[in-house]
Amino acid sequence: SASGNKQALISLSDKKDLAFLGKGLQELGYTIVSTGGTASTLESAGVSVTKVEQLTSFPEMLDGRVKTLHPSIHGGILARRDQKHHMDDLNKHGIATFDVVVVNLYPFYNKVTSTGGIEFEDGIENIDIGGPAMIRAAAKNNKDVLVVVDPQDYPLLLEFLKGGGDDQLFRRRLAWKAFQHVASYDSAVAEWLWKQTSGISTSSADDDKFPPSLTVPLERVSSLRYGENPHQKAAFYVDKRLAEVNAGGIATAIQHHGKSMSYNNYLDADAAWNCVSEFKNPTCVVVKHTNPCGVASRDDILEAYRLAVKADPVSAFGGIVAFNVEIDEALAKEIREFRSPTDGETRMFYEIVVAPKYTEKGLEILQKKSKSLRILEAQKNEKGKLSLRQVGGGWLAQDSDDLTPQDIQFNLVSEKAPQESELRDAEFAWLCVKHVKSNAIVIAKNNCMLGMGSGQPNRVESLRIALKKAGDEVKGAALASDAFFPFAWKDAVEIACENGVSVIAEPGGSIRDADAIDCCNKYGVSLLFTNVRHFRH
Ligand code: 93A
Repeated sequence: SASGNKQALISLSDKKDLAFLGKGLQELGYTIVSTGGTASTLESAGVSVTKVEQLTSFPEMLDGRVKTLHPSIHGGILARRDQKHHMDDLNKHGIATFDVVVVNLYPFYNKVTSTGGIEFEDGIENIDIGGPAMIRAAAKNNKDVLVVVDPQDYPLLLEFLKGGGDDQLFRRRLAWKAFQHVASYDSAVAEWLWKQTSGISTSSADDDKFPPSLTVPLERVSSLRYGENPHQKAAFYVDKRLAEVNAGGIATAIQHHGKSMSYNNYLDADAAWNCVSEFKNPTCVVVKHTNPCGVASRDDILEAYRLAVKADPVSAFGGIVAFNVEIDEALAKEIREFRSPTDGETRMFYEIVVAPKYTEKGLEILQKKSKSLRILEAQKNEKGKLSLRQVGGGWLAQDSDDLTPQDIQFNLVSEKAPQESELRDAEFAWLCVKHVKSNAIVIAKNNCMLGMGSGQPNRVESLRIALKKAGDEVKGAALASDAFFPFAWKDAVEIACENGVSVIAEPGGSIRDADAIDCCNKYGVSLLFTNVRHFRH
């Protein structure tokens, strides 16, 4: 600094490890300058501190809104040490330089998401102004100022200073992290403010408010071995705010065991977890290449598991198995031992098991199944989340498809009414088809998926595949289609009827709906229109 003394500026809301940091810096000969609360904590830990007021000759004012916003602070951070006139300016005004700036911000996100919510005025007071200003200033002048925003970096900082503090890359990395910290903070403020404006539309069209903000604060978690294919580089990011409050789906899941997750693992585990989370009864979902290829609900989860695998044992091999109930000893044993229904011999092999919980014993047994098996413990997805997808040069944003069978109606349009059990089957098939890639057809009976056809560019082809998988069991089963049937006679509807389905659920809305109804009446099949489409492209 100008006076030859090294100075550190510390202003922290989260005072975790502050005493450790203060003592460390003091031992290294730093003079420590702090705001009120931070100074008190340091003093009680036996670290001597200079209060910001002593430098600025101003008291903290406006209830703390103005504490550090002063040339004595910002001059000391921003001055270019290699510019003589900058240093002359500091000398003229008796300002000393800061070599280290450690700041973390008012806990805005935690405050506004705390249970019971927060008054608008309270939210406003929790917007930190002086803190981000110091962080930005220090990060800008990273050549000469070390900026730290994360208590986890305190040991690294002290090590670095002990070693002389020369590495410019280390300084830049801290600056990068600092700007990320401020950016995610500001996006949380923007999103909260957006929520406070609902009903006070700034334009007549409600759609103009969607989505609130696209500055999702992403935190880089890890590199992935590769992307969808080995020649593609890849990485994994998590929505930092969700990770902090331990919410969200597959991205924030805890991995208990196994090889590290791959790019495709994340996609498939996400699909499996989203699907199984939809069901109220104990359910097992098997996913391959993002499509559920086996789904079964049973009071006995062991039976559900066996049925879900049996629906398509060939596809289930090497797939992802998801449960919406705890995995205990008995279930873990069943997963470990179950033999492929195709040959009755080969033990089933899976990439991933996902569940909301594991008993100690259950986990222990699964861990022994194989070294590589990835065992994930996931939290339920929050509803109403934004869904984002990339297209060349831009992004598409939409609400997530959160509709449940309770939200929609299965309107009878045919002469034959379904029996209660057939209606349940139709609802089950509909819940499955929602998670299958378009064009999607699902055949189900007795809370069990019997066959599915996915991703075909025409619906008849998807139907043929689903029928083939269901085999003889299609008789008396329910069929769900993600979108309406454009044709009926000698087309998908008639083929389904000829094969013996007893009930069909589809959105309706085709100009040939009347043909579909006539066809179902001819074959004595129940037809239900849901008015809701579930494309998944
Ligand atoms: O209200 S502020 O936006 N105005 C300021 O000038 C200011 N300077 C530091 N908030 C300000 N801070 C924040 O106070 C820091 O970002 C830190 O989170 C907190 C530390 O206050 P204390 O040391 O009194 O506990």
